[in-house]
Amino acid sequence: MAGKPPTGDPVQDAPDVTAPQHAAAGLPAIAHSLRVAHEQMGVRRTALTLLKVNQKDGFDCPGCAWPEPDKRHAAEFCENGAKAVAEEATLRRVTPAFFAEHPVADLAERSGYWLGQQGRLTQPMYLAEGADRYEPVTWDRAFDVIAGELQALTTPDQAVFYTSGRTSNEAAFLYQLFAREFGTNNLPDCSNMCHESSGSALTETIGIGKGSVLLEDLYKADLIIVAGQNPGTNHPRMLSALEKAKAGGTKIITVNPLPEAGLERFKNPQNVRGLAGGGTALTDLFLQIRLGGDQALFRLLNRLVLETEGAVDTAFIAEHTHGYADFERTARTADWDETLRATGLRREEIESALRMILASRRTIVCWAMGLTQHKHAVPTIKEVVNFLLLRGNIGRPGAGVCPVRGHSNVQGDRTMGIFERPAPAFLDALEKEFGFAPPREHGLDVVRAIRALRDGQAKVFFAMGGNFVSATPDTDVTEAAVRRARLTVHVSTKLNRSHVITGAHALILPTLGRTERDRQHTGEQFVTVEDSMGMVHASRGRLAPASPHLLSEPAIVCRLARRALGPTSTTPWEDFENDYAAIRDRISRVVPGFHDFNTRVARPGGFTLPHAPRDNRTFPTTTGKANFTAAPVEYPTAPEGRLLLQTLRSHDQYNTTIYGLDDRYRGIKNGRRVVLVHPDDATALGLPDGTYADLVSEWTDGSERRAPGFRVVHYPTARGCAAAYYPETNVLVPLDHTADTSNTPASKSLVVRLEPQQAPA
Ligand SMILES: Nc1nc2c(c(=O)[nH]1)N[C@H]1C(S)=C(S)[C@@H](COP(=O)(O)OP(=O)(O)OC[C@H]3O[C@@H](n4cnc5c(=O)[nH]c(N)nc54)[C@H](O)[C@@H]3O)O[C@H]1N2
Ligand SMILES: Nc1nc2c(c(=O)[nH]1)N[C@H]1C(S)=C(S)[C@@H](COP(=O)(O)OP(=O)(O)OC[C@H]3O[C@@H](n4cnc5c(=O)[nH]c(N)nc54)[C@H](O)[C@@H]3O)O[C@H]1N2
Ligand SMILES: [Mo]
Repeated sequence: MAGKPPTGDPVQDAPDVTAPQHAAAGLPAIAHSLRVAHEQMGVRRTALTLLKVNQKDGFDCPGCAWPEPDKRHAAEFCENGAKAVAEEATLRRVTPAFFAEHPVADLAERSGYWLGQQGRLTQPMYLAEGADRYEPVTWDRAFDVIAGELQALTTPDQAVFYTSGRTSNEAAFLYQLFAREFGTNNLPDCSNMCHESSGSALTETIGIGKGSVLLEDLYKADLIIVAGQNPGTNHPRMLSALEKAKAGGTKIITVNPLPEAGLERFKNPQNVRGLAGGGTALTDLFLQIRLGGDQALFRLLNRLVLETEGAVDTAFIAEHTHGYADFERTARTADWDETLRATGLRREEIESALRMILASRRTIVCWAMGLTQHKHAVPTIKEVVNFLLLRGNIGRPGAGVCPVRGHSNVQGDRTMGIFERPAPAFLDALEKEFGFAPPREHGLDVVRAIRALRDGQAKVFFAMGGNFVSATPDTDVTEAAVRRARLTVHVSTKLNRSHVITGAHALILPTLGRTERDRQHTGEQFVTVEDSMGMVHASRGRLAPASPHLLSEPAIVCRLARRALGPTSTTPWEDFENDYAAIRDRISRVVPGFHDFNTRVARPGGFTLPHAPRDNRTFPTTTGKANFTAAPVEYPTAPEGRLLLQTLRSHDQYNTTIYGLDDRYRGIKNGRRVVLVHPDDATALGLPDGTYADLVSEWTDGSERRAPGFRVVHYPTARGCAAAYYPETNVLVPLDHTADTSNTPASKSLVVRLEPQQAPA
């Protein structure tokens, strides 16, 4: 059945529910990934493709940003990586005939799942003003349309250039160069919704917004704390690393409102024990925290460490840090009762954690969206940094901060200058290399871009990948905002909702994926990516492109730049398109850490970017030291009869791309509109398991937002907390509900009430 998309729209919202599982991966994961892959690619292509994932001569998995170990397995992929690959290497195609058959209004009624299942985009498509459907268009005409709208703007700041995190270093570098030559820093990206809080907190405290550990450090650690992360689904290869660490004696504390199967127990599909045996128990201590209780937890732990004789690394603090006195005074006031309230934990649990922390000489803290998507996300992560600094756990082997990044090249895109608030030194380097004056004023991030579109201040919206309207908060507000644009343009591999919620006119520009061969005038090209631990390496696609009409992302930027900037630009766009090594030469002269880029990336496995705190305990902060901080403790609360809701991922999705309708580890099948609630809370609210409810979020300004028809699932989450999938719940997140400083949508803590409803017919 490979190549045939489903007919009709199979999304059904009467999910089947069984008990959640307590182990991840094992044989079912292999079986599952092969089934999905065979459906999309057929048997031969599956074998050809999956064997090249994450190999030194192959392509970087388009799934997550977890690094590859130096010694690789023949199959260095995971179930969800296999699904990400199958999604891209599918044999299904969206052709002009498809668009002729489906008016945009019809496509706007379809689910994101259905749209994605139609297959790869094959030709540039144009939705003319007033037209009811997309029509094929030549590339030249498409670039004329964009250039025409860009040139008609009153100021370059009326254009917005969004990036999602799969874009290669080469494409990202060219894209920001084009935007800045055009005259704007309006470069919002998916990072604004993702690890921006980590970037903000780490830049202020340690001087660089990236993690400080390498894969080997995990194996050397005595203790790894995994807070606010579900690696069993979102970074499955991390489980192999945790398993290896455990084998060497590392202890693991998990901090999470949900007992996530992968962290409980891991059955490594790459060894016999994992396939046939019971697998490895990973978590030694599970702290089932209330949503948003993490800052309070780390604050109290810091007080307890301070009160323990000899526990503080005074030499490190004296030599390398700043702000200790203030921090110490504040931390000593941490209150047990308040912490127990904020976290929902028991005193003995926190004391057990303390014992493990004190017994550890080398500690790492890993985190993801469970920490970054809260109103107080930045002070929470700063408290984690305080926690590590206190015992000198930064800048030595087996210790450090480990924000686990999402998209496979989201970290690299930032390194390449995709940022609405670029550092002056970066702009200076760009100016020197390319001989133009880049704009210095800060641009728009994601939330501010939506406001600018809503208020008519932004008129052209261009997206390098992603699915802006589905990934962003306040869906109704955002869709109305995007519809006010003059022109919306999407460089995409697959059809998604952002293609059907458009400005006055719209373009879809189909592009090559990671798995595909990229041939230009000088021959076959490769691109480069940077993983979550600052390792840069090459990625080379092997499959024939999904269609002969596709252009690579670098080629699209080069052609657009030539057309839109005209002869005023002295940048050799044509050379860049012809030979990506020429792009890398420029990167090596602009971006620190990339000297001899072409030579070093040619080595198998690539190279590691410098990281001053990790490499030599220097901290490029404003004080020249690592900064302790002392913010007031915050935590979200819900009034009587209300719950705190987090929006999260199921096992069968990649952000807004829905692979299937199951969430195997959580026992959910055949549907996505579920809300997970603690049985005692559900009973108190009069909601037996299996009943249906609308989710209504209540916002501080008195406004409400509603997502109808969720099946109530009694689930062992923390008391007072609930969970439901994104993007369905994005309608509930107010645009203004963002993290302080980072402005990241606070989609992990919404106050909601559950209104009982009839089950759908
Ligand atoms: N297969 C697959 N892989 C992916 C993705 C995908 O969608 N599918 N997305 C990619 C991207 S872009 C990203 S950013 C990452 C996301 O990776 P994750 O951050 O793991 O993704 P979420 O599903 O949002 O899970 C959040 C986790 O944090 C917990 N949590 C929520 N709130 C809190 C809190 O207040 N405190 C604590 N301690 N825990 C909390 C939740 O229970 C859940 O376990 O994964 C990347 N990899
Ligand atoms: N409520 C809530 N909202 C959230 C989150 C949450 O946890 N809760 N998580 C946030 C996070 S962490 C993130 S990162 C964002 C994700 O936001 P985005 O990055 O904007 O969304 P994706 O769903 O990853 O984008 C999928 C689309 O990317 C395109 N694509 C895939 N591969 C390629 C490629 O190689 N090139 C190009 N040009 N296009 C490609 C396909 O057309 C596909 O439809 O969502 C955020 N939104
Ligand atoms: Mo993300």
